[in-house]
Amino acid sequence: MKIALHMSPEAGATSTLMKQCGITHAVAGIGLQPIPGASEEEQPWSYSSLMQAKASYEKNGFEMSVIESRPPMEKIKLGLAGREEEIEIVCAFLRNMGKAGIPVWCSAWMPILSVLRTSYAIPSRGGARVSGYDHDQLRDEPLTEYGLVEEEQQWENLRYFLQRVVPVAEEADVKMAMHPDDPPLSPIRGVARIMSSIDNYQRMVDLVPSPANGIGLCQGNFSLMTDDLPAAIRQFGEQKKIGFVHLRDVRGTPEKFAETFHDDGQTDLVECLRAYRDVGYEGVCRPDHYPEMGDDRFDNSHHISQLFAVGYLKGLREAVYSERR
Ligand SMILES: [Mn+2]
Repeated sequence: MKIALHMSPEAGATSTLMKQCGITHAVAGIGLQPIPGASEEEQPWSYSSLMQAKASYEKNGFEMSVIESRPPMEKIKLGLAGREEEIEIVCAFLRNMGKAGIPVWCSAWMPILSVLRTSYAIPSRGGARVSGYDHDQLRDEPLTEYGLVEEEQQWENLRYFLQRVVPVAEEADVKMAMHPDDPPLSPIRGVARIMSSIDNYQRMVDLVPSPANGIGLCQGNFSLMTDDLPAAIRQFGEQKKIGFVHLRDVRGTPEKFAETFHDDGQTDLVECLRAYRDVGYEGVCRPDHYPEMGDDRFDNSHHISQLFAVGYLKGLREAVYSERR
């Protein structure tokens, strides 16, 4: 398992510190919004744009191993007019990723509401602050402007999307890794969130069977879907469906949870790493969602907690991978 950090292509404090920590893989968050009036070549998903980003990462000492941003997909998720154009962009993006030798795209579903938190200032260990979610604060919120967005309609829209893009990803040799709904709770404000359970993940990978149709196993969300996360890792890992991993942790339930330090959550991370090791997972994992430590601030930097997370994960990996079996 390779440990990576989410970072931008430009050199900065994160790239300097991570290089000093011995990290060599980058998860890219690059802008993928269409530029109006630009030529195909100038769009951020073009081969030349991706190669430019890749060259910047390499100049900083990192391999561009995963792209974790997405072009617009809202019409795809809602089955609206215009989804064909969005699908065309996703397909072009996947082909260009393949040509550029970038092996994994972390996709996500989560229509309309995306990632939800109700607080970013929950007191945690030693006065650190973490984010969290409390469904009581959203339970009585009105429906969104889209009204009821039903579960089976979401499955139909997902099937339509996967049937068109998975063959393109497979041909391009790019693995799609679907990130869970965060929180993994459905519905919220009338919007079904289908990537919220282990059974639904199995349904998703079975919908369009392909080595390219995989999972972005964000442990913070998966640990809220099951009491036995190592078993879920083994379930999908044995099918070779894990494309990417987010290592983070929480305490609580899908309805009410707070994020935690990596060593302070409800998950047995040692058993999780044993499961990744045993199924032969050789992809990338990255720490995800950091507490605010010291002078860190959610909106600009997490350098101190990044260092803690990476050091902890490197030690954990070394301990688990060197165990006698
Ligand atoms: Mn995540």
